Amino acid sequence: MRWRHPVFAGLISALTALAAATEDAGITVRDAWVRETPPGMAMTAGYMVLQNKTSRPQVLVAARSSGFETVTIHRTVAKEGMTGMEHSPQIELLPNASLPFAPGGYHLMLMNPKRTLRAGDRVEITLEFRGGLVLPVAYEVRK
Ligand SMILES: [Cu+2]
Repeated sequence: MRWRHPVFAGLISALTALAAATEDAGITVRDAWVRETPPGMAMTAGYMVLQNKTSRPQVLVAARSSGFETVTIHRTVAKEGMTGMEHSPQIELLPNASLPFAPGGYHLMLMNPKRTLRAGDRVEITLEFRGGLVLPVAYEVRK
């Protein structure tokens, strides 16, 4: 019966609409997830697989979310035996290719979540591409 709750039904249709919008754009986002934040944790990261289904390069230039103070595009890099993170101002997606954002590589750096994120929650992050394409994506919170 919970499925018939109007708020819950509304959420499902909103998420379905988001998925549809992503398909239409020629860029798909799958396996979008955010790491759960322990209480008091001021940062976490978002991961996904971006797939460019168009025949031309697409460039991710920004990400934003009302759920966090800041969202930036980062890459974990190893230099001289040290692991660190660097800001990636933009990331090019090659035509008809996919690019994973995964632990140890590209990630969305999510600072100061507005609320504690627990496994099973969803948080929306909007991806912005060069040329004005904007994709709102629902990320699932996982442990
Ligand atoms: Cu980072």
